[in-house]
Amino acid sequence: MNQQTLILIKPDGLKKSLTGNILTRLSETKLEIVAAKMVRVSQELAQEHYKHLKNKDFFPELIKYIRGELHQRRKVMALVYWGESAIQKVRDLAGATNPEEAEATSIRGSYGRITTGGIYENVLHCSSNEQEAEREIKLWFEPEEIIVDLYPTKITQLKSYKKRVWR
Ligand code: IDP
Ligand code: MG
Repeated sequence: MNQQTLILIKPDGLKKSLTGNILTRLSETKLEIVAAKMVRVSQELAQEHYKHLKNKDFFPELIKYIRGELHQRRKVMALVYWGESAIQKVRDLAGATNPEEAEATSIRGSYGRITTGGIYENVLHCSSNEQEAEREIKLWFEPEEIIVDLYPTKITQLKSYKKRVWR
């Protein structure tokens, strides 16, 4: 069954110059990239993305992590991968959440670490089920940023609308 999944190359992945390595590893899946962009992560976006973890002790540190405050890299790379069993294929390659428990040859096993502050720095995010993928893709991307139609859309008339354009 074809699926879509959200992937984020986290600030530690960017700081360690791992973008190429991670994308190369992900290309083993033969999935298609249908959206990609760099994102400066707002406090609101970070909190919404990780809202299922808001009661955890590590939540404040996790928000700092995904916003790049721990790596002087205030950005992440966001991608949508699409194809047969996309969610499981990417999770398998990524490895376990805890990089110490992740299989040594997985992406997180190869490049992740646990900080002295107790955060699992595991270089990438990937959706863990279809429901989460839908919520996350709709949170990170507008319909026109994705080159295929993944979810139903509608046309809405915006009354007053300001937009930054090239000068
Ligand atoms: P996932 O990224 O494998 O889906 P989640 O449970 O959704 O794992 O957690 C989101 C992120 O929060 C993880 O990727 C990791 O960076 C961090 N995290 C999760 N659990 C822990 C923990 O027990 N200690 C420290 N950091 C954690
Ligand atoms: Mg998760």
